[in-house]
Amino acid sequence: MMRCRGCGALLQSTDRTKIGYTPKEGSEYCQRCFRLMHYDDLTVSMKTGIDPDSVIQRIAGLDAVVLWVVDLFDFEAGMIPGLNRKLPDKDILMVAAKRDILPETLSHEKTARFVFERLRELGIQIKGLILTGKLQNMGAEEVKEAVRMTGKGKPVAVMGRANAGKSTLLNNLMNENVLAASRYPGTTLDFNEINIDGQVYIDTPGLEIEHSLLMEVKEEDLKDILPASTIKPQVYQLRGDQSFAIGGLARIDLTGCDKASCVFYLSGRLPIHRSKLTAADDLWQKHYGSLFRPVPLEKEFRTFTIHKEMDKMDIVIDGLGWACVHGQMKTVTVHAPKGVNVTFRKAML
Ligand SMILES: Nc1nc2c(ncn2[C@@H]2O[C@H](COP(=O)(O)OP(=O)(O)OP(=O)(O)O)[C@@H](O)[C@H]2O)c(=O)[nH]1
Ligand SMILES: [Mg+2]
Repeated sequence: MMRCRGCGALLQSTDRTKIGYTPKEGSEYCQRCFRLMHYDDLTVSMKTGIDPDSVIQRIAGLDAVVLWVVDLFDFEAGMIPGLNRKLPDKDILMVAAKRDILPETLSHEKTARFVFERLRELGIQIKGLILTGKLQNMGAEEVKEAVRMTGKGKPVAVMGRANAGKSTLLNNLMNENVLAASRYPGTTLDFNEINIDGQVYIDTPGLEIEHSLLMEVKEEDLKDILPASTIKPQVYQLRGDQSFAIGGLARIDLTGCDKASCVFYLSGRLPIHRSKLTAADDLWQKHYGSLFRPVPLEKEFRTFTIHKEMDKMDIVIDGLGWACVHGQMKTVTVHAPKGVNVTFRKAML
């Protein structure tokens, strides 16, 4: 049986509703990958491949080096608690991908410092870090070099959360679009081995991102939520009690602001609606689903409130982006769809 070169699924010509379907026997790609790669069109929905929970176990069973791909823009969602325990005796190299999405003002050094500090807090050990980006194949040669040094010829398992940029990274290493890559989480459906300059790499299906907003929205809204190019920070000066609605996806309320600011790092296609806190509930009721768009699939929201203690703090909503609050402020309240992770961390930028 042949596997699809794009997603790794076994090719079949019997059931068009199942993965790996191709109408033409002998083709190298399944219909889903063909349409994704040529028309950016999703025919079979995501999450129809192998069970994400088993992916990490399968990787643990390989005699391979692990290339752990983490999306820098969606960094918290990419973290895997207890990673070294899940992959005992494995050398792990981290690729921090989508560098080009972050503002250019963030230096390489600062990014690396941020990553290592966050990993230390989470108790995760890695053998090396490479920053990569889609523009000019940034970091591709460094990845190959790190793999040579660490792997000593062993196969390389490319692992990470869905949508992190694993397949794109491998395409960049090859300088050719062989693997299917798309904004829909769950593009790669099975382990998919490829040879690049004599080195074996194994593309793998993304690990579950169950606590991400990306799982809580319609597929058609992903193009507005995922930034496609460098994000432009959106700065607001604050006084008193203020509220921000990010479309109908989340709301951030800030009280007791004085000489304070809030900077949003989000897709430029998401509208931010600012108001006084006293008006915020009414506005949300009135505009939710119309002016305040997009909205999540599930209507239930959860609220977190904290007293702002760190001077410069990021409020991170998995899959959506983050807001950095700075200056004097009493409380920070986040309303986010139920089940979506919210993290408060020391500012990245
Ligand atoms: N701007 C930018 N976009 C990227 C980069 N890497 C990946 N992307 C985009 O991120 C999305 C996901 O990329 P994929 O390569 O399909 O991600 P994956 O990790 O293979 O995802 P799954 O197969 O679903 O697990 C696509 O829309 C890519 O174009 C990058 O370095 N820069
Ligand atoms: Mg993939």
